[in-house]
Amino acid sequence: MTNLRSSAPPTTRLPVCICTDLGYDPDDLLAMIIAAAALPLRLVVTSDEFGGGERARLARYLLNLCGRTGVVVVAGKDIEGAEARWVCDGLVPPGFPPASMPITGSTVEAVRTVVGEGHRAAWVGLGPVSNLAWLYRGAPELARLLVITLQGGGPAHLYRDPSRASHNPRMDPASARAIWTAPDLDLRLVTSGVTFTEDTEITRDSEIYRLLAADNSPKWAKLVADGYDRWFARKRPGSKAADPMTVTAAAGLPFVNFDAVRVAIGPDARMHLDPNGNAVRMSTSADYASFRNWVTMVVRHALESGMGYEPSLIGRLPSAPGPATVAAAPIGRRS
Ligand SMILES: [Ca+2]
Repeated sequence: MTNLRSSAPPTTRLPVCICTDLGYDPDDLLAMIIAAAALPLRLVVTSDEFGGGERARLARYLLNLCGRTGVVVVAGKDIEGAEARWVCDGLVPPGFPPASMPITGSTVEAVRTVVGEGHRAAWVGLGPVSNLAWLYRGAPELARLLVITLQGGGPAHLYRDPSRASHNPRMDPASARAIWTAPDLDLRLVTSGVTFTEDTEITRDSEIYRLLAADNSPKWAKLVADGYDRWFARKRPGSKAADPMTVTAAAGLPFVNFDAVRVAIGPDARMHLDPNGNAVRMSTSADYASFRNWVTMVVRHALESGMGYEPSLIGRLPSAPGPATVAAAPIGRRS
């Protein structure tokens, strides 16, 4: 059992928008329940969409099971071929969502509403960057009010396959380049070189999976476990928890370390180190053990105490030497 202590609460209280390609790699499902439990989540936009919002239907269903019916869900940009990146067929009941909970609407207007609450908001990008690029093109003044944390990218030589960009930028390279090179955005990348490691991998033997898949687990946990089962059966025997790690970074938790790195960015969205290139703030290392302990703590809390927004979770950190860095967090513990 992890030894937990409370740390000083973060100083700001930003509402959170998540952009996710939910329904393929199950780490988005885990990221969503972490956010539902611990963050002042206001908006979920889906990327790599298809079929009139299949990923948004799944997001709406999962959030409702988590008791987060107040979080707005908007189906974002389609990408051609997205249906091939979908393993969650049949997990959402037919006829869902009801007409009273639409999943269509303007991403720009939805973000404007969230930003209007506190003048700034956090944007956590867990999928292809299409929606953020759309927002930046159509309403740059709004995009400039976002504290942006995106999963993906990083120097190509650190990626498992240096011949191509990592998944999210590869699905929409033009959007990734537009955002990564924007001079006026507050942006950090949680890079694949840091997240793609066995230290973040969840398999059938992992504690988190076994907790979620237990016979007596609630519906929200079963849905996440079903997403993992689909991935294990159809794609790979493990899933790297890149998106949950990105959520913790956006929340100001001190597990991921960042630095400004100068990179040249190619048309295929691959990055190469270049002293004359763009300075991009990106992850350079992570404390994997503390990350895993915190995520496990959140899942255990939700299973044992009931799923729902619990602001204090963000301040519960595994014991570690040295001062906590949570005080500089961009996301508050209260909405
Ligand atoms: Ca994702």
